[in-house]
Amino acid sequence: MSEATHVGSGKVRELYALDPDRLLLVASDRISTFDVVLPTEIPDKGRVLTGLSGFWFWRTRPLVPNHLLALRDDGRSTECRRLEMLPIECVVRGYLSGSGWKDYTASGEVCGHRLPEGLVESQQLPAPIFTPATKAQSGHDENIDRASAAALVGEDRFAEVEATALELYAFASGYARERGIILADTKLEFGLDTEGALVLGDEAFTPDSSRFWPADEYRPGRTPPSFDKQFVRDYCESLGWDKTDPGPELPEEVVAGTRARYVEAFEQLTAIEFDAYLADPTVVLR
Ligand code: PZK
Repeated sequence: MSEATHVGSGKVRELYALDPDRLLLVASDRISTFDVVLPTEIPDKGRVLTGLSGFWFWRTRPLVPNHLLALRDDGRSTECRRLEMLPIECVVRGYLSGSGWKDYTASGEVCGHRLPEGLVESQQLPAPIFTPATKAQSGHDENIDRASAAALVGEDRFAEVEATALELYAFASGYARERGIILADTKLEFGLDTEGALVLGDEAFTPDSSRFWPADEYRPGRTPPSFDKQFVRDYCESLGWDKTDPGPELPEEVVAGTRARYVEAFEQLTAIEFDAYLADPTVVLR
């Protein structure tokens, strides 16, 4: 680890270069809500997300190659292939939520997809849609239409990325739904390897990159409770905090409840006991 040089930071993750071909992606236990990283950590959150990502990378390998090379035995670090990342966020939506719902109420469209009239918040779409966004350096990603995305990556690459992202979403959402979790939408990131082949990078189908909804609580017309962050949001709302940095410290019971939700999501989706993952992170790659 001493020879690794820091090359980037996400809100709750760090990126290091191991050598010219390999990066190390490290998931911390930090949690953000309302776009602010809180001062209190959720124990094992980084390991849960790393394990889930590894699980999905393994399961989706037959569909598309990915950057995963190895999981380290700390459970939170992933060695990955260095790629040339595409300059778009690849979002797939099966349900109408977040910025998709916002854009629909304003224009009846999301990223140029004209949708039926009369849809309600959180409603399942007639079919999943690919809704790319720009990668904002700071602030929020901006939804863009097919023409703008194709201008950034090229027509042919756009078509390939769209088809691949829809295929991945169909696979993962079907799998999750059989286990009681609705994968409402997801954000994927792709890159190119040295041969120019499309490779899935970043994290895949984690609660930080996707909306997970408990299927038994799903009601169209309402904002479903977030699978992982609802306790944190409810607690923050109860304080009347103005949602600017710094955020509040979380009390013990909110930390414990939130940790339990992450572990529950991990165990429900992977059918692997979290303790078994802690003892041997590579258990998710079997
Ligand atoms: C890469 N990010 C975003 C994610 C951070 C920053 N396989 C790859 N090859 C080249 N670049 C990237 C990846 C990946 N994944 C990803 N920026 C560059 C990012 C997580 C933490 F600090």
